[in-house]
Amino acid sequence: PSALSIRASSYADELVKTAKTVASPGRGILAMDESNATCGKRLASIGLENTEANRQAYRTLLVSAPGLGNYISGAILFEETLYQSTVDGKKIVDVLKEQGIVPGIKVDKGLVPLAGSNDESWCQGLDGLASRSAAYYEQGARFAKWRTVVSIPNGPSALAVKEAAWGLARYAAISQDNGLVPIVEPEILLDGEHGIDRTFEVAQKVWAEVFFYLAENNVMFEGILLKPSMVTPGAECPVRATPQQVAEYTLSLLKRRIPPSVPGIMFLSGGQSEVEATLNLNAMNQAPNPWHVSFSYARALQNTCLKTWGGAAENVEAAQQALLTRAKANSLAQLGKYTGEGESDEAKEGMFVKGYVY
Ligand code: 5MM
Repeated sequence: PSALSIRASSYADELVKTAKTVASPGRGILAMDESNATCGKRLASIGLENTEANRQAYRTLLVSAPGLGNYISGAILFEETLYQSTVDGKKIVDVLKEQGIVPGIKVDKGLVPLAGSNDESWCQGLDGLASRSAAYYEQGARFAKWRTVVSIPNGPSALAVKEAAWGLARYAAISQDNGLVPIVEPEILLDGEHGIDRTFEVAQKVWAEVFFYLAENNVMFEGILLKPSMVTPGAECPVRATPQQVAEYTLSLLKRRIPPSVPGIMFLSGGQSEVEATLNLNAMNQAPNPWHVSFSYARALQNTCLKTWGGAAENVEAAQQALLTRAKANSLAQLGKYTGEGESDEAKEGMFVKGYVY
């Protein structure tokens, strides 16, 4: 093989194709991979019990919103959902495929305290990951997600950054070996009083290490997707940033740290309001980028939808419309064509919760 051939993996071509499909113009990812504990919190907010039936009803509503695939290219699922059917007995994976949406799977096993650190977090899930990934591929998943976090007020310590980056790189290599495009997500939490410059500094450090270890683990950059936090001031910083400032800082970070071989940058919303997340994405797409700059939102796509539903069958259609409204707004933002007209006050409310643990 020539020095240009990217990696000896039987899945190489498929990985590149999957990544390009997810990173297609005017589309982004619906993150609906809340673990059962997190889903329970979401359901509790509308007065519902955290039962499998309620989770199934909610996920059915999401995946069967008519025309969702016009704006959504990939959906990240929790393991339960990957093996679940809709309330009408259709496999959720099949409903997604019919919508033209690639099914993805959250493969990390969540966060625990990182021993020896300054009260920081460690992401688990590498044990048995290869066999789990192979089974998820068999079940129809074509991409994976691993979310680890970095806290600015708690350091971040060199140890926490290194562990976050190393874990992501090991996970990425294992995913690619099993045909899954890894979404690399080191979330830099919004918590803190720091200004935007401090976030920028930490983000540069984190992404430098992530790419160092991705390269060391022979990960094929053409077959990954990134899920970064936008560069913003800490949630408790009195000086706020405009979408133009967020875009300027975030794009500077990407230009300095992310090679153009990476096909897609799918941002997380991290507690921003629905409208804020859309405006920031739109600002980043005012000029052409070397990558596809798009979204992989959970709260910023689902919040109004969930509230509109409230657990009542008669609200399903209205809730689906609410989801489509957000999906379409972000689709326009991916193309740099979002105007912000006609947004409700509710969609402008922030969702940040201090010290929030998923
Ligand atoms: C949907 O929440 C995801 C999984 O969380 P837990 O397993 O911890 O319950 C989460 O990783 C999410 O996909 C990302 O944080 C992006 O979500 P936001 O709401 O920040 O856009």
